[in-house]
Amino acid sequence: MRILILGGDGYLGWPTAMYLSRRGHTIGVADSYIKRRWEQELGIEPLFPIRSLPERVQVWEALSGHRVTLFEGDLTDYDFVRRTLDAFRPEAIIHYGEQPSAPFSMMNVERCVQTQVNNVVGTLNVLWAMREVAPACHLVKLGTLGEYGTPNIDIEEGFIEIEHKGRRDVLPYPKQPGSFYHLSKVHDSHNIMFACRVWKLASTDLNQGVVYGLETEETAADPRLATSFHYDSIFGTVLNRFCVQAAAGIPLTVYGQGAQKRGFLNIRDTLRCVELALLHPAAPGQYRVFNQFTEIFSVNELAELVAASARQLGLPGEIQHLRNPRVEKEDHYYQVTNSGLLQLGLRPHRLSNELVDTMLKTVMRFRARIRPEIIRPGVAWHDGDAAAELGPSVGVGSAVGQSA
Ligand code: USQ
Repeated sequence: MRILILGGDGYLGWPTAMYLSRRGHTIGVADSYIKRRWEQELGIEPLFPIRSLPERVQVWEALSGHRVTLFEGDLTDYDFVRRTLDAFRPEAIIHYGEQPSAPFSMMNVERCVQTQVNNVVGTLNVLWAMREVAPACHLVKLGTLGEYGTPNIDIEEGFIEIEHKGRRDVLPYPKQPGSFYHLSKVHDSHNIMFACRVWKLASTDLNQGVVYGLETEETAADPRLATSFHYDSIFGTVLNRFCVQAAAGIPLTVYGQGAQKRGFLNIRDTLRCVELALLHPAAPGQYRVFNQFTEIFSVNELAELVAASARQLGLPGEIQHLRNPRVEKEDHYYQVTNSGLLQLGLRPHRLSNELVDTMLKTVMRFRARIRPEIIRPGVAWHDGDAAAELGPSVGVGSAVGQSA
């Protein structure tokens, strides 16, 4: 299959490119490197040194014999998107090309607008270019489980059957996202659903949970193929952050009570889920949603798991409850359907003590690169007064959390 990966330089995009090219697909990757520029602006960097995308493409070809075609440009530039689709003629597009951080989107008006313009306009351009030059292409779009929020009823896969005043219908599941970032994905979902209905495009919206993991089979093959692993308070996700904190001997930063629950999955399962969606495409005119996660944990459960493994390795393994910089429910009902991908054949890699232990040992090899000053949360969701109490609401590196 000819597959174009948007956001091919990212944490998930690059491993997906190698995984699919190794399985015989013809791969193109597109990226503007804007995330690298944002990292520079914020003074943060991934745990491992990450080679440039052109270099990784070259190394991958030299090691595997598989060629990946590179397209450098910005998805908010319609001409670039249309030209790329026209040149590559994809049968499927995997769209990871978005600003992925909730705290980034909540920093200030500039970062919020960058997030929504980048994500919403980029996706609109992809939809219009598909309509113009690749109408039969299947769009596999990375959405987020956070689109739904934490309602007090079971969360279904994209749609819910509702009875109202004696009549029934299947309608989009209500969305209550928790940040301007998560909102950008909601806007995308609506735009994609509309394009499928009106132009008969085919799309799978993967509402993905929080991804963890340092490596995949392909990234582990050579240090030059490593993927961008973040532990800072802007781009780092919770379990990855906890592993780095534990390895550095810093208390694990649980926000608030820590009873808040989320869906999680291993980075290896992300790749398999995307592959399953590609191999079983949506039909023309179909907008399909899969909830992409394998297990649900509370933040406390994750912290205890990591702390216990850390103590086994002779590290302090302390947990610290910080005043929650976010506005989110900390104790809530959370039951989420995820049968779609399991029915297609997903066999989850489950989180275990052994896996956390392996992650910790790998992180410890890079301990000298850990910068503690970029770990504490620096962005608050609260109003001015609350943010002032917490500390500066922009930038990272400032210790703003208070012991709860
Ligand atoms: N949290 C802590 N301590 C930390 C970091 C986070 O307690 O040091 C808590 C947060 O308050 C939140 C939960 O952990 O309740 C998850 O936070 P996160 O930063 O790991 O994840 P989130 O902001 O939700 O976003 C991440 C990815 C995003 C993806 C989303 C899936 O950055 O791209 O869409 O996970 S989901 O969470 O299901 O919406």
